[in-house]
Amino acid sequence: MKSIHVKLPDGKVTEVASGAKVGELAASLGVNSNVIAAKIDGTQVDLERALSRDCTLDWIPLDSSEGVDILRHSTAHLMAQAVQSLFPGTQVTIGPTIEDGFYYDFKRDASFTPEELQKIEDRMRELARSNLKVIREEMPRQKAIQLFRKLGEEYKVAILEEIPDETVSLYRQGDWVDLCRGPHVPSTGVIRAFKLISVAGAYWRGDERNEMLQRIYGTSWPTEEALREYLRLLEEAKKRDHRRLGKELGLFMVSDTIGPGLPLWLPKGAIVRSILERYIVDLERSLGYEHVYTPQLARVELYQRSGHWDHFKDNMYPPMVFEDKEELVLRPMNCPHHVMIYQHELRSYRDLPLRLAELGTMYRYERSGVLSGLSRVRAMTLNDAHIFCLPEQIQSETVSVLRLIERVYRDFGFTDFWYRLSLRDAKDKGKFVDNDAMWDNAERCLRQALAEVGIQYKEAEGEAAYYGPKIDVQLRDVLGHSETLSTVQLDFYLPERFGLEYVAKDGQRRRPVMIHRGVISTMERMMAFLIEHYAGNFPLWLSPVQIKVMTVTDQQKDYGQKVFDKLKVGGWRVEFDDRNEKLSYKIRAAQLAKIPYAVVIGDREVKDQTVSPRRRGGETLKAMAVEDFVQTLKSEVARELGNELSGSGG
Ligand code: TSB
Ligand code: ZN
Repeated sequence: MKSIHVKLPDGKVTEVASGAKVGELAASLGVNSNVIAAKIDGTQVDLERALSRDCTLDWIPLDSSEGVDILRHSTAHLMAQAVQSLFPGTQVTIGPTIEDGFYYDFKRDASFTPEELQKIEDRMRELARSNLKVIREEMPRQKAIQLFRKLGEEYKVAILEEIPDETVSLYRQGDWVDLCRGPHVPSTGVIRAFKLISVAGAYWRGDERNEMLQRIYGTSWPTEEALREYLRLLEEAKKRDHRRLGKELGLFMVSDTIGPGLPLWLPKGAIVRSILERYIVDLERSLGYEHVYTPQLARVELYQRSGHWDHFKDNMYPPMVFEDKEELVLRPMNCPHHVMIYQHELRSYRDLPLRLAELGTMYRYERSGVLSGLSRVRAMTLNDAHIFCLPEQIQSETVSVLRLIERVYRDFGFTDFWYRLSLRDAKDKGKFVDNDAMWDNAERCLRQALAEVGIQYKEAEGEAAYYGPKIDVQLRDVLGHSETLSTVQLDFYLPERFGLEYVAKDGQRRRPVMIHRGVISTMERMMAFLIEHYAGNFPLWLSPVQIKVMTVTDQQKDYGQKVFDKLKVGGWRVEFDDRNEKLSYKIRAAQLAKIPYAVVIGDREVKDQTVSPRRRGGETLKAMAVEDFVQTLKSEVARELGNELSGSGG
């Protein structure tokens, strides 16, 4: 029999008979039993795959990221098998892996109840325990179509009809079969630590014009410990979920009548937002930014000129067409408006850098599937600025923005974040403007600025803006998922498109450079982050209500009112609870509303003309005069903001 050469991960080459299986080779080499799949010349394969040519082989252990992904995919199959054995007539569609888990979409008219979910999980355990072999099979596409048609699986037939390949692969375990590329774990016994999490409706192919399917989410891990830890974090994430807390604390709402992704800020949320806005605008003014206001609409031509029309159209709302043929479009970004302000005057090198800032409201048509509470929306207000500068100012301006970001994160107590250098995908000419020299130059500038500040970063291809590379700051949530908060983007493209100029020292007309930057992001995303970061316990300076004054009985109403008035006039955000309720009840209500201070007023306080403050966490302070309490509040706010903006709490 013909023999072939296989290069192993340690670099050694071994000779095996052609047709030997990957798993057999693993066993003969005494490879760790943790290996569940392999890679032949970089392509993932099952352990059952036969070796048929000279190649390089890599092992995929269960606890590697590729291994976990295969495990999750196999768990999705196990779930589909369990569902179809329990609920005959239910059709399968697709079941991919996602971060931390997997889902599978089923066609079934009724949605799955929690009891049914439990039943499915139990059946999965039985099927796992029987350790069914997972077998790959290849067949001509036409034959597979016939097979699935006979099984009544219309969705699989639809998928098969669109696959270009003439041969497809199926996976069988027991009497169950699914169309799948694989690879999979060798047998169902490998699947041990899993849990079904939830059910949601999802449209076939993600299109709301199609029928609704039932999506079951689950998670699967290499060990019980890893699963337990994940479920613990999931509980913590649920407690902090800004959508839940936003409702409980009365911060924002979404209305189906208004539309998805178009949130409304309720009075308490609006207070937090206005503090955020004042905080960042004051800080920016102190650093030489000039704030402007510009409209949220513009002629389509503006966005054609800027390149948004060519590169960002999928994220834009369609234009409004008027009778006189004028076409207006909701802006997806503020940059072109700021460019117009730059061009409003002839600029000299002495005017640069010109830092134009705006809390700019903009609209993006995000797909409905990615919308989430406040963190991803369709109408948003960005803490935006465009710095127009000389080429030789790029480095110092970028560094200043990076330092501003660090300063702001300190004020909010953000510590769990990382930097991402977002680059283009040079092959994707549709998404990114085509100019190699420009991209290389911009990328080099950003790397230099990162080096000057001493920032470590990861690189991400394909994450750039269409007009240039960017430094994104990625904030992590409890589950370790991260999302962009701040961004610094270097742009040679828009200045070119709009023919921007300044008069240089020698009197020549030259082209400025643009830096786009957002520090506290959109008010929406920042609010979502803050709610989750503080678990709703806003620090004193940001709390929508800072103090709740409460009386023990009706006897103290008059003095209580006086205390309340004093605090209110002093600019504190205070509420008065003089209801005829037990003190313990009132304290509990203040705690549930996560108000930093409850100020208790009983007979003793009336007599001594004092107040007895109690912190949100339960700590009680000694009775003190209102003036002393105000002093306590002021120093707390000063401490929270590193002493610099001590005025803004009071
Ligand atoms: C910084 N033109 C630049 C600007 O000058 C710009 O718009 N950049 S952006 O497209 O990256 O968006 C800026 C920030 O807005 C992002 O970093 C992100 O934090 C936030 N953001 C983007 N899309 C959404 C959305 N759909 N919902 C909430 N916030 C968003
Ligand atoms: Zn911009």
